[in-house]
Amino acid sequence: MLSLGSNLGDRLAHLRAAVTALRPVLVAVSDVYETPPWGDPDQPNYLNAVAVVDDEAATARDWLDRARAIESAEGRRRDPERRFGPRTLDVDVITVTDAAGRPVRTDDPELTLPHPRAHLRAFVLRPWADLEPGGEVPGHGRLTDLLAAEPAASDVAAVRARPDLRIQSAG
Ligand code: PH2
Ligand code: MG
Ligand code: MG
Repeated sequence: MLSLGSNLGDRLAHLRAAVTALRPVLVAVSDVYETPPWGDPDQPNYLNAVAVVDDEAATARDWLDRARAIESAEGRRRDPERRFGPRTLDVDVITVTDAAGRPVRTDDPELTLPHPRAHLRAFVLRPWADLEPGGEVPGHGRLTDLLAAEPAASDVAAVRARPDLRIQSAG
């Protein structure tokens, strides 16, 4: 599971570019949500979505490398002073499943799995629950339970569907 976010430039175009790059391994992509900035409030709203991807040959490290390559292609510049600052495109690896279907767990500071903050973020949980209503954040519980318990209710309410913005054309 990958989380996609953009709050600089043509936000929808950046999300679309990510999905185009993921096309060979794409299983499903969620609807688009408009979300207030989390973690660092002094920046524009984000567009967020999540994507289910599958490639049996890919390791967790491969997904991180792919995510970074897609971010770079969309002009992502890292600001070392602003951890949760604005970005053209953010592609985060949220969960990885091994060949036996078990969630991969790592404490690597470059890639912690499951993503250490996914269960707190309405902008990840909401689109993910749409795609996988029975889904879970490994170690934390069901998406629907987490949405009710973890983010502030105001954060959940502030995550707004944007049915007018479509990543993929229908059909
Ligand atoms: N990403 C961040 C920081 N804050 N807020 C929202 N709403 N959506 C994001 O994708 C996001 C954020 C850093 O990765
Ligand atoms: Mg992120
Ligand atoms: Mg990131």
